[in-house]
Amino acid sequence: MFNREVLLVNPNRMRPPIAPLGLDYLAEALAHRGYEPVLCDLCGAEDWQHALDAAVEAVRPGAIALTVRNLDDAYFASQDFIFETTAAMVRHAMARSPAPVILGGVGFSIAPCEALRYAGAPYGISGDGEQALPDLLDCLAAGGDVSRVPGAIYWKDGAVCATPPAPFVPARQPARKRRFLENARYFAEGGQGGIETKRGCGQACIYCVEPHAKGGHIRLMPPDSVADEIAAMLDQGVDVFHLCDSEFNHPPEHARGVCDAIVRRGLHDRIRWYVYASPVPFDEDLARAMRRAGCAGIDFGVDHVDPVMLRRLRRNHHADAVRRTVKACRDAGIVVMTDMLLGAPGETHESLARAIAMMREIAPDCVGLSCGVRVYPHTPLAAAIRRQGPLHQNPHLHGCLRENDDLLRPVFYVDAAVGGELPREVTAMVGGDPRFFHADPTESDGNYNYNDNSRLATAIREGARGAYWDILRRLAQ
Ligand code: B12
Repeated sequence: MFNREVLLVNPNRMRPPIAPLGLDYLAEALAHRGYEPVLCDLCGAEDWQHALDAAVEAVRPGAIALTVRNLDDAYFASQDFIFETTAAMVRHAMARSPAPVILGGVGFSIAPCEALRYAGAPYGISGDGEQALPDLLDCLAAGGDVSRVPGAIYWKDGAVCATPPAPFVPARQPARKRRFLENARYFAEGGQGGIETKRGCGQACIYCVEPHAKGGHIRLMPPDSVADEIAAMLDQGVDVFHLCDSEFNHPPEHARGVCDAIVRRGLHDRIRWYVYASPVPFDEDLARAMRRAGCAGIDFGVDHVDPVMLRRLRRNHHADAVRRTVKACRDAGIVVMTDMLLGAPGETHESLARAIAMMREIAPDCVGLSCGVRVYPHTPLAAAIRRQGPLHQNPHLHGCLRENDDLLRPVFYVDAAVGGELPREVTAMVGGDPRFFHADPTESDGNYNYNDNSRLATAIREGARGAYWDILRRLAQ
């Protein structure tokens, strides 16, 4: 008989540790469908082989499901391809257990067929897992045809195949009680809890994985359920959050609804929270509503402020909107970070200089500078690059350019007009201004990579809480 115990594996060993939120949600959905989720968290394990062996031996699970949150750290200076270790974990699990190994997660869904092939796993799910994972398990238990499971990634005649995902219906999900993970421990070591208020993104930014990995239309969690979830986390002692939406203010009415629900429930004075957001749509009213509901900081995905670059990136804001948005936050008492993406197609020395000078003038509390754009498969940027010929002959590309046509391993675009000297040039332009977070690979300081960041991990152990950029900002003061 098929053992209904399902081993849910977290392979993410980055520090500070981020709780695998996807597994908390999946565990609830699995239990609702009569499965018994069992956690195997390799995050803090001294020896992951030993921890995985012990879990497999103790549970003898009916299936082993791994969450793949990150393929790599998407950071030009380090280019850490984490998925290599995850693939080793997959092979290890397959060698130790006859149970089917299933992959999923946002990192996996960036390139699901490519990732399944790389890891050699038999099954995967692309996109939302709450419905699809139990469906796949039911199908495997019944010896059915997995190609009928929406979102399934599987092998057929030596090739990897995909069935399109089905839309996620938040209202059909069980209440999110958040009891599967050790959220209190993650809070103590990672400094923040995670909660999702929506999924998906309908925008068309040329470099971004969200529409492919999370779906092109937005699915909203009912605001009162978000408030219930916050209350459930508060009961576990977690009172500082980073919301896990790609952009909190899309659509703005829902953002407002979530803020109102938090206030209605009387939670606003008991929590602090941070979000990612887009510079538009945003106004003073939303800033005030967010502040009132406990929002402490916003990281805006600005990318650039040069009009030509913004058009090329297919962003729909302009510099004036960024200026207004930053001011609205400051007036409301919200700390602001703006994230910039430098080196994209069309970047020149002049556009770089304009961007940095203008951000200095707009004066958010801090500015993240990403040098080089990670080229992900299934994005408009990847399609444009493929039209330009082989990767290794493309003067704009850096990283793993051979035997990597599927772009699974990190490849970064830096327009040849600014070239490989980009980080050093940016260091010179920043001129030591501590508000700018910038990683020059030749310097050890200024690291705002959250992958193995010992400064951050130490600060959190000593009591710091909040978004990592805000902790680093406070450390720099
Ligand atoms: C919020 C966020 C952060 C916050 C986390 C806050 C928190 N407390 O959780 C912060 C700022 C800390 C952060 C840090 C980083 N992040 Co981040 N982050 C996100 C974001 C926006 C949300 C992640 C999330 O929790 N989603 C909600 C959960 C519920 O979704 P999920 O995990 O996908 O799970 C669902 C499905 O995928 C599926 N599923 C999940 N697991 C499994 C397993 C199986 C078997 C199945 C069947 C299904 C399944 O079911 C779940 C429910 O439907 C994502 C992008 C996104 N929209 O997801 C980027 C994202 C994951 N981050 C990314 C990166 C690069 C990082 C960093 C490495 C950056 C850096 N260099 O510092 C670090 C890594 C930190 C770490 N320790 O892991 C990239 C990863 C890309 C890549 N190359 O792999 C993403 C995709 C952003 C992007 N567009 O580039 N991040």
